[in-house]
Amino acid sequence: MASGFSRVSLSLGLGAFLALSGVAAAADEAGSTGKLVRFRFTEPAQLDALNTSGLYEVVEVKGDTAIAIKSPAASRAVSAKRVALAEANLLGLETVLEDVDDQLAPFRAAGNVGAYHTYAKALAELAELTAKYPNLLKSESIGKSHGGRDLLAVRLTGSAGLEAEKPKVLIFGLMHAREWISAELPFYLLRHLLANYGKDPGVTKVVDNLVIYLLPISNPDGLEYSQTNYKMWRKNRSPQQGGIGVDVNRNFPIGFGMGSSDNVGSDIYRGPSPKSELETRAFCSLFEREKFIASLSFHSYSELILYPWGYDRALPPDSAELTKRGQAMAKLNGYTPGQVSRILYTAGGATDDTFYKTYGAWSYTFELGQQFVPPDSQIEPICKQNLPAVMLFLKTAIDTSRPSTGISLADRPKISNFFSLYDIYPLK
Ligand code: 0X9
Ligand code: ZN
Repeated sequence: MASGFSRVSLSLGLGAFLALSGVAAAADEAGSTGKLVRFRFTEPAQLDALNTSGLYEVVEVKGDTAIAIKSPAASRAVSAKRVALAEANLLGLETVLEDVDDQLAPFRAAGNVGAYHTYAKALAELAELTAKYPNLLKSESIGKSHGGRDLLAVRLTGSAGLEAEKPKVLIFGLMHAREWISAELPFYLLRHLLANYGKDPGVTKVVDNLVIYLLPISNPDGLEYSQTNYKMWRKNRSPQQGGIGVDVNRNFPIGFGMGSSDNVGSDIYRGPSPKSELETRAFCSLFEREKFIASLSFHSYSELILYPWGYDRALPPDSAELTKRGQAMAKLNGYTPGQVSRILYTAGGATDDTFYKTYGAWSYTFELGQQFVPPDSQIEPICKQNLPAVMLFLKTAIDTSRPSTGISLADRPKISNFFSLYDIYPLK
């Protein structure tokens, strides 16, 4: 059995089950949500067939078994040819478990957001911090969402050294609306760096030697919708032909089309073309301007550290190096490191592949925790657990050359030697 097939891979998981937009729409319009079904595969390609069929939304994959929702709305939107193809590929593998109406019901109501950041609270906090630390922190809107909300980033760097010579990194969260915990880590990190600058030598070094861009909320329209209308919403909220919302993490150019859906009712709808979304364009423009050496995105959930490729099971050019760095970070948070397509699923159009391949940045994705929205009491422990790994990500960015992909190194300054990842965490 192929290695990528035998591991637990969730994270789209429960979300697809609960939030599947096609399912939700069908429930609202026709009072019927569809069936929860189980597939038992005999070969990995069947999982890809299931993922891309447009007939099902995958809830969870464990070993050779997948749980999925068969949505009447999604089925209606798919061409007869594709239905026939998917059914041929998946023939005889499906067992119906139950109707899903009852299980979706609790998630329709708007919830109390508890200790989590709303978009408004995030703006207020960033404004407060930039006012408090004017020498370290500047805020900048890197673009707007369809709903007119700023994609608000902060830029953090210390007073030492020439700014033009410092490598830049990007850390961002909440690209998927329901993954609330993923916006908390950027805030936790920011507060940690600000509070300890000038006190803790490790923090001071990192802040002085890097320009750190933090974008806690990459999909503000989606977050707002998730917090006020439908908690398990995943996509952005841009109007599309026949529906609403694009999965921004399927809308980037590299691998566009792989492991995503062309059905607007799907939670993993990729959009009509690469970079069709304002959020995608804002990220790409920022990368073109800032030429980040490394990027780290937070998602939830599954306790994974992921790196390219996501769109292809082949090894990327810097596979060994990507793996070493991923493993070193994973030692610090206890997560499972691996190449996306091998330990999770094949999915292209995501930030990490494009940032790595097109822009030559070391790109990592953390799948935080074990739930999209862990209880309030878990926010701090999850952030704390991940902080050392994130600090290592930052330290490693200070004195590193670019991966073999992407833009040339000509404009990449060389800085005095600092931490070497391998000195700190040698790999056996
Ligand atoms: O599928 C995703 O977009 C991410 N998982 S999630 O459950 N949070 O949706 C993982 C993205 C990993 N990277 C690539 N697929 N390239
Ligand atoms: Zn996500």
